[in-house]
Amino acid sequence: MNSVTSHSNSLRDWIQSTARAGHDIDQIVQMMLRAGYQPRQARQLVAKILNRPAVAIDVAMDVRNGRRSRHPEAPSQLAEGRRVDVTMSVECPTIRVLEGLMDAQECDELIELARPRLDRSRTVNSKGDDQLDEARTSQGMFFQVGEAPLIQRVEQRIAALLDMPVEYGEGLQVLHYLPGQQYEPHYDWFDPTHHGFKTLTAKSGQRVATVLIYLNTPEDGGGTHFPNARVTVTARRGTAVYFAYQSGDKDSLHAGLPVTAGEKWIATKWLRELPFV
Ligand code: PD2
Ligand code: ZN
Repeated sequence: MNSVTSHSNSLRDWIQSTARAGHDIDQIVQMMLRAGYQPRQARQLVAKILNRPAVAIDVAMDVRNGRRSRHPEAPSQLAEGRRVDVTMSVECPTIRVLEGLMDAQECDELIELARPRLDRSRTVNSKGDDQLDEARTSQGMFFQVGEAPLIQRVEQRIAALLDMPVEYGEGLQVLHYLPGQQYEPHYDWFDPTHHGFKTLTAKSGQRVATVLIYLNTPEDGGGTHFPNARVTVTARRGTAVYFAYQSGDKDSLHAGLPVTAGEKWIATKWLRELPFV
């Protein structure tokens, strides 16, 4: 079966009678997957035959299953009409270097949007509260999702690249580092043993991936280091590093290395298991 329009009458009858028998959409799609249908095809067919919006089905299934991003693959991918080159891939942990995610003008524009709103960076402590953090000496700020046309464009690009709806992303964060400033080794997933974990993950689930975009090229230093993978990504304007992880995944340990000359600007997009609210 090649398309949604060419489904057979017997498949239509089967989906309708299975739904009438009390099976929910998720169960019907799972049965179709076991019968050999592809996930997207099964969802589209069920949506069409049961007259339900495909988006609603996607969300209903994600809520049960937890959404995972699709890792961008080399050599390149088209994202909203823009060619992004995958210039390095590591499998354990999952890391991709994405060259050309933003162009120079977009990087400069994002820096200027963020500059007047910078504040000393904070992290979330074990009680779920914001705190100043000696491990993170940069200045930063958060944009709202879709706050400005440029932000919408970048968010749509990331969503297309990872096959993840924009709704699963937290607001874009911009960080500014001066010489000597760094972000010490840490994980981006929320620690399930911390007191604040339930609050942090109650509505949108765990973080599943990070896209960290370099908005300028520091004169020296400022790369992103993955000590357990022994990988360091060089900070270069318009390039991004994508990495995916699961809760408790120790391989994804990473650090923002000290800037040793010049300055460093980055934008970070964290992606969640569920729509971010
Ligand atoms: O600034 C960085 O390179 C960096 C490194 C690791 C930023 C983050 N993590 C982060 O914002 O989570
Ligand atoms: Zn991080």
